[in-house]
Order: sequence, then structure tokens, then C-alpha cells
Amino acid sequence: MFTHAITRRPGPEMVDGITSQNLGKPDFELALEQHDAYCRTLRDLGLDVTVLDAAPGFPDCCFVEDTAVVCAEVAVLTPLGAPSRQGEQLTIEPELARHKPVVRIVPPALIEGGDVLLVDKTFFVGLSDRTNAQGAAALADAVRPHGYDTVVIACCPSLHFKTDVNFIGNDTILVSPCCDSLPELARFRHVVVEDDEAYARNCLYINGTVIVPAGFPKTLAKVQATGVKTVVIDVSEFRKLDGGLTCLSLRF
Ligand code: CIR
Repeated sequence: MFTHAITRRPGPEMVDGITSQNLGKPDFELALEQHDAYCRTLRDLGLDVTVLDAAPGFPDCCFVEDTAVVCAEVAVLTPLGAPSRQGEQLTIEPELARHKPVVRIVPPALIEGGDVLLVDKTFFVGLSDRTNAQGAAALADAVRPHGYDTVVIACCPSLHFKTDVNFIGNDTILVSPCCDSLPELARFRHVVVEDDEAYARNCLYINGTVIVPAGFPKTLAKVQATGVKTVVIDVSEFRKLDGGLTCLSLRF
């Protein structure tokens, strides 16, 4: 069960955030409204939500998921692989320290939270342009004393592992065709999301409800067919920066 979430409002600098999309610049005012709605949804699902102010100098600072990996026992600060985001993890440390003991991973280990999926007591870590093998090993070292296993996966060439794979409850994952046959994921039921709705692979599971991004009817139907409750919200302005639903919060 999650009880808390930390989010961070985007700042006007978000228009200079990193992107691989060709969807235009985000509309800052609309992004603020969508961010408010996102936080409201988490509250409606029972979470105590802390909303931080934007961190000047970090255009991608609203994507807090990448700055840390949090589990029940500890918060692990992650040195981000994107050069313009390096150091961003330190801006979240004071807030995390209010809740958990904090462990810092340091370069040359690099790891972003978007590459880390926690299910029960297992961390699945995808290697990517943002996360290297040293980063995965450092995370494993930080969480092993608390009884967690770490499974390292050399996955598809996507931005993050959770661009391709997300947990939606009932032992089920949403998965890209490319990651569908990974032996490390064989223990799960798979719901394959085809490339025409690739963005919707990044759904967010909160305590029995799956938040699904607006505009992806096939994925919504597939998620609903698993029997789980769903809520749909629009995060179009964050999509313009490659940001999905999971990356807008840290949950614990
Ligand atoms: C970035 O490229 O770092 C941001 N524009 C998007 C980060 C998305 N993070 C995530 O999916 N965990």
C-alpha cells in the first residue's frame, strides 16, 4: 500500500526540457492545471501528497521519479544519467529525509528512477542511456540489507525501462512487444501494448486502481479487461517532454 507521494510543480523553464518527441513545446499554464489534476487524483486514491515548488535551473524537475528510488525502509538518491539533470536528486533530498533514511548513490554509477520497477520485494532495473551497470549494482547494494532482490535487465532502446514495462496489479504488467519475451518477466501475466499506443504503457498503479493517460482507448480497454479499477487523466503537456504518469511522482 502506498500512503505518500511527492510531486514537484513544473516551472516555466519546462519548455526547455529534454525531449525526443515532435509534439511542440508544452503549454506551461495547461501543464500546471494537469499537474494539479494529477495531484488531486493521487489524493482521491488516498495518498498524502506533498507538492514541491519547481527547482530553478532544472527544466525537467517535475519528473521527480527519476531522482530517487524509494521503498518502505530507505530512499536511495539516484545520480541521473542525463547531463542537464545531474544534481537534480539533491534538490529532493530534504523532503525525502523527512520520511526515510537517505542513501546516496554517486557517479560514475548512474541511475534514474524511471528505469526501476519495484514489485513486492524485487527491483527490476533496466539498463539504458540513463542507467549503467554500476548504477544498478549500487542500487542492489543499497536495498539488499532490507531483503530486496534486484534483477538487471538489458531491455529495449527506449528512454526508460518504465517506458516499456509497468505493473498494474494482479501479477500483471503492461509490456511492449519488444520486452514481452524477456525471461526476467516470465513470472507476470502480460498485457501487450502495441506501438501505436506506446505512450500508454506508462500507466500508474496506486492501491488497486490504475491511472491511464487520456487518449489511448485500446490500452484502457485492455487494462479494464484485467478487472482492475481505472481512472483516466490527461497529461498531454508532459508527454511533449517524454514524461508519463509514473515519472510525475515518487510513491511510498
Ligand atoms: C527526461 O528526458 O529526462 C524528461 N524529459 C522526461 C523524464 C521522464 N521520466 C520518466 O519517465 N521516469
